[in-house]
Amino acid sequence: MHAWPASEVPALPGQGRDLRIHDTATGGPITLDPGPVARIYVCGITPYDATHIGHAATYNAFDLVQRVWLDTKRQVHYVQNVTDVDDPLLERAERDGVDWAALAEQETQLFREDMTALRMLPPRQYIGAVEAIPGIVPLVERLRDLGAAYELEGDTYFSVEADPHFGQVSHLDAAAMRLLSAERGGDPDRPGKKNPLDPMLWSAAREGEPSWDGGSLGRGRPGWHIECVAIALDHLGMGFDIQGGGSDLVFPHHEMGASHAQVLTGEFPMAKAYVHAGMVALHGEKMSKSKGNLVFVSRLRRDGVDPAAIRLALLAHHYRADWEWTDQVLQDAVTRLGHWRAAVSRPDGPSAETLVDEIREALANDLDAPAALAAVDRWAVAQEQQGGTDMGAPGIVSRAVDALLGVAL
Ligand code: 5CA
Ligand code: ZN
Repeated sequence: MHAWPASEVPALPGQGRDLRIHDTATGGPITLDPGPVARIYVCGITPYDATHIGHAATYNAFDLVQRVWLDTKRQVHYVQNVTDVDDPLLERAERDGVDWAALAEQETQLFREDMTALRMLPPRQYIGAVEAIPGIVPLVERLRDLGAAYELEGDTYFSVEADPHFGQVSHLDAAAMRLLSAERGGDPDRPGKKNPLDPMLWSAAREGEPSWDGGSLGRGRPGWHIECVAIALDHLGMGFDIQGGGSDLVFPHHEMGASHAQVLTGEFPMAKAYVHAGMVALHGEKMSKSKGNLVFVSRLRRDGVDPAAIRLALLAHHYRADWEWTDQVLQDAVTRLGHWRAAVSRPDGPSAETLVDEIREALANDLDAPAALAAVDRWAVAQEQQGGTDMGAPGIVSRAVDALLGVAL
């Protein structure tokens, strides 16, 4: 499917910095050394109840990754999926009495509009689960031929024991894995499974549900984790730089995906870094579709909120932190945006050289956007209080904020 248009990324004077980022698998910061083309896969939305502020915060984090890499004069090969067929989407369509495919299309379009408004750079490939099915089937067949998958009443499961590295993304113990598996789309209590954690690779056709030709697997639809693996391997191959998503994807989704890919290829690891964004809450609880405590980007836009202010509100929180969305968070961002716009609208100002360095350094240091905002605040205060004589400075600040933070002043 098509993604959304890219906004212009202004070129900046000076040198970009290599990204140091926290890797969930090793539990510490690593400095990535991508080649001339950095490769990143970010898990996309399941298209209903999108785009809420939690989604936007997670995609903001990976947009910063892309911007840091572009600033080092690398190309970025960014791939994102849309989970346009899955249990929760089908359940929502059923609940609301609407066609699941129409619901997915409509919500995906809304997501594109929100991403465009927020100046998130688009992925090079934006791929739906449905369009990936012809590539998924042979992978499941291969896993079965390798002895890493088995059939249960027509469904096909992955055997977690087939991967000697299973557990090395999340490092959770079996009890914690079992709990999360039950919470997040798994079926640990289904009788007949070899290991309760084994995830579904291919689900046999069920009455009233959409299904596709699955070759030797029979008609059915793909499991969740193999969907992302098929898309990532098809476009990026093994050993790509970053597998990204929110922290609720660490287990089972990214753990299982890594295992699928590692067994399929015999290579390790699937990604050099597994990067996870914190969860945004509303009224004290994680913003989630199941609870319905959601603030939508499209709703804020309709209410006349400037998308640049929404973006600044996201940037005011470190991507790994769990944080709470409040009216005050948005109000602070609106105020900051006003200050910044006033500061860059004068013909001259304090030198911008140090500031550009500070923004670069902050982002290269595990995407420390709050530190980058603080640096711009300092420049804006200096502009307001002392002014300056550097004729090019406001323009450079404006371009740096746009190129590195995705905020158009
Ligand atoms: N389609 C799958 C991934 S393949 C999925 O998780 N879709 S989603 O629509 O539920 O979430 C999309 C992205 O937003 C995921 O990376 C998820 O971790 C992230 N996300 C969901 N809720 C929040 C939240 N409250 N705060 C931050 N990120 C969130
Ligand atoms: Zn995914």
